[in-house]
Amino acid sequence: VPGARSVQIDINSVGFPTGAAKWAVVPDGPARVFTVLDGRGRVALKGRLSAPATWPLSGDSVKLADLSGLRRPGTYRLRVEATPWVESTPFTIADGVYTPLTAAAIRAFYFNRASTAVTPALGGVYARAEGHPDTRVLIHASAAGPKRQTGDVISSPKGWYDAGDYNKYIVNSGITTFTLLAAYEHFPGFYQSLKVGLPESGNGLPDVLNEALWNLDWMQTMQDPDDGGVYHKLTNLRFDGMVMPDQAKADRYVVQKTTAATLDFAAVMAAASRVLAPFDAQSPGRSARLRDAALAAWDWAQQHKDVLYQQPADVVTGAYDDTRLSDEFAWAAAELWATTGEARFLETLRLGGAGEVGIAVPAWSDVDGLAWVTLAQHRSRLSAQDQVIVQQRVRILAAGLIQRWKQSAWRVPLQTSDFKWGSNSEVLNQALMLIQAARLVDSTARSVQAAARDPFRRDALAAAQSDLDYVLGRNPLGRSQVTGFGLKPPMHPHHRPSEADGIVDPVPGFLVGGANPGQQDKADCPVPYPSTLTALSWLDHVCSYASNEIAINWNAPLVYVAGALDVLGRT
Ligand code: 9MR
Repeated sequence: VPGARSVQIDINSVGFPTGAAKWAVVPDGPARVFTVLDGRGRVALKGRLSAPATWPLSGDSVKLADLSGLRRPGTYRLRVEATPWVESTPFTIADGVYTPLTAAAIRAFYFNRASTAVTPALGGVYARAEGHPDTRVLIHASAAGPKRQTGDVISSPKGWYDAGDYNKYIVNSGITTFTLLAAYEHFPGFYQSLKVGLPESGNGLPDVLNEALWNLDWMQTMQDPDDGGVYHKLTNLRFDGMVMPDQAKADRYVVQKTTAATLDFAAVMAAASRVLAPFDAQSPGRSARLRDAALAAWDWAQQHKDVLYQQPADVVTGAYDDTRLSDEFAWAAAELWATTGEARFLETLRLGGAGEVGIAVPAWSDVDGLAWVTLAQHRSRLSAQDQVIVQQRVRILAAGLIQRWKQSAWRVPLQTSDFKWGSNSEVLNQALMLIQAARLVDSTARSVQAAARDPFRRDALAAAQSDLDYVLGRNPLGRSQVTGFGLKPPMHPHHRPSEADGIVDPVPGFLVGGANPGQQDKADCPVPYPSTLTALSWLDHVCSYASNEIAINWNAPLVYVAGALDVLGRT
């Protein structure tokens, strides 16, 4: 039966901070009430289930249980009395409940580092040899210029493997690295004290910034020193087999400079210059170098406004071929404004005028939302009029998500169009934008107490929490979407080290792509997807690069959202 699944209560099985909204989804049935039992079997809360509703995306009829009133730390189970077969997995309520998850989501980047070994001390059973030194990388014909010619060799080490494959792509590195930098910029206290366990830990930099630097170092080598343009990617000609990194030895190339890559680079370098400035003593001159790299990239893009990526005939790896560049221009401008303070950058965004930059939930190909994230963070430097505009635009986006959340049978802000390749990252980037809306209330409220009572802020955080709940188990698949965390996590991600290392459990801390009715990989899979329904189009099989791969741009919002809700969910 399409959509059939075993009967269970679906809940965020990692748990909830004390102040968070807490929802569970119960299969439709005769029960009208629910009970929450504490660790000793005592009743901690009773409530009424909602009326049943059907979600067309999963085809099932469900009722909702709202446990938000329960704020006492402990371990609980949810029971639906009239149907003895329904009792939830135990779940925790505690402040700090997402701290280990956030640390693991950052450590996942360490596991995906190119050009270094994962040590036994830090990686345990996931220790592995170094792969891809990338010190002898060829200039591909598509990237040749008057100085660097086809076949010339450059050094371009470090960075993260993009995903389950071993290539490195600037466009996708852009949104990813920025999201890690923004996590620190917005919640410095939390990330400053977060212990991740990296080779650099204890060097005076917060670990989330240490991890970001590994990729920033690589990104800088992708800029052509002769003109400021940035290569689109560093790649093999074709994908490697399912082997460990040190076994993958194909020649590596840098391919074509593009406007999208150059602008994403400019945005990230500008943000990094700003966020790392307080740590300049650790590496004198770094912040200025990053800023200069950003400015040189911006200048190149002004001279090359529409150089789109065109996959060369001999290259078949990921394309990240963005065709709309207005959002990349806007995002780079916003970051350069926030870092340099120069009005010329702000002017290009046309706040309040015709041609104003749009706003949407961010994705690798759609980064104008990131411009608003940075405008919101630095709004105190804007005119009073522009401050109002920033507040309004972010609020309108969030209000739309909140409305969908309220109307959804599953209490998630998701709709059909969100279920693309990497849908789980769409879910978490929604949460990231909802969190910006909540933070804007904080910045204007008369007091912390007044902010906490604000109904819009409460809804924005509750909807963001629901997005996190979704990837941690409150979804129609009934399974966590993060390796190593929560109930029934993915066991067979499309991730070369997880497949090739001979260890049963996959490398932990990775968000998989999630339900994708496109099923673009079905011809490559020996087994069919369990369903064709939108929210059930997920296959926990290593073959499934379209629903069960891991990727750096999917993990970054997990780092941001888990950390942010850990902070904002405390009472
Ligand atoms: O995340 C990307 C998704 O939006 C695209 O639809 C898909 C097909 O072009 O590619 C995804 O990115 C993949 C990249 O091209 C190569 N490394 C793995 C990425 C995740 O599957």
